[in-house]
Amino acid sequence: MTSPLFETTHPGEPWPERLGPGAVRLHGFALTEAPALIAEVARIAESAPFRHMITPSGHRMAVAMTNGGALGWVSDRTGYRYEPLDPLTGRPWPPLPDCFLRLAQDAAAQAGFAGFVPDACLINRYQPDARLSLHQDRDERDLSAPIVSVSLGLPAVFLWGGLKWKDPTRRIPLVHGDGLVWGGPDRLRYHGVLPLKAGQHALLGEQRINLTFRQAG
Ligand code: MD6
Ligand code: FE
Repeated sequence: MTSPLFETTHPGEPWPERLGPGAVRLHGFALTEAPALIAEVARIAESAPFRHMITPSGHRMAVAMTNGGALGWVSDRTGYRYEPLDPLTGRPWPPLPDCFLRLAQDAAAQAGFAGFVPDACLINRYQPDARLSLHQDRDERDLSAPIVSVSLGLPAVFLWGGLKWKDPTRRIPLVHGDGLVWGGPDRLRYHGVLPLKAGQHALLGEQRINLTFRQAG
């Protein structure tokens, strides 16, 4: 499949790679902004700490999570949903920093999704061995809006499946600064993250942080 996005790329510059009809990987997209993003993640985590949520089946998730924005994704014994208040503190989730919003809108626009206005940013923290099993993102009200994701810190292998759980998966390496936008016909693809390999990242040490922006409400 040819990419309609760019004819040429230049060394050291971000470049878009089409993965599917509604999915684009933006290589190096957030590299320049990364230190500012990491500082904002630390600020958010001061008022809404990372925590390991419990799945409806009673398992503690390997990935630690928090949220920014008007809505935050939560999981507990009663199910998955978006909530305006952090169940840990009883307070609203910290607002989305301007640099988050601009970055997410820019990524969506580059992938052909104009008018993306995220109201939720799920922040995932992976330490070595943490993984995210194959899932669909389907708790958002309007599935016509895409999801924008940004990877920071240690590299990870993203599993990109099909519309059925049993469909074959493709392995997509994601490194610090990569963006991933998916929507349209790819919006409900199953996906996950393989166990994180140990390592040291210059800005984040022994972790990977993933931001996923959603139009949830
Ligand atoms: C992660 N990401 O990369 C987990 N979901 O750590 C996701 O689950 C995800 O990256 C929907 C769209 C993009 C994603
Ligand atoms: Fe997901």
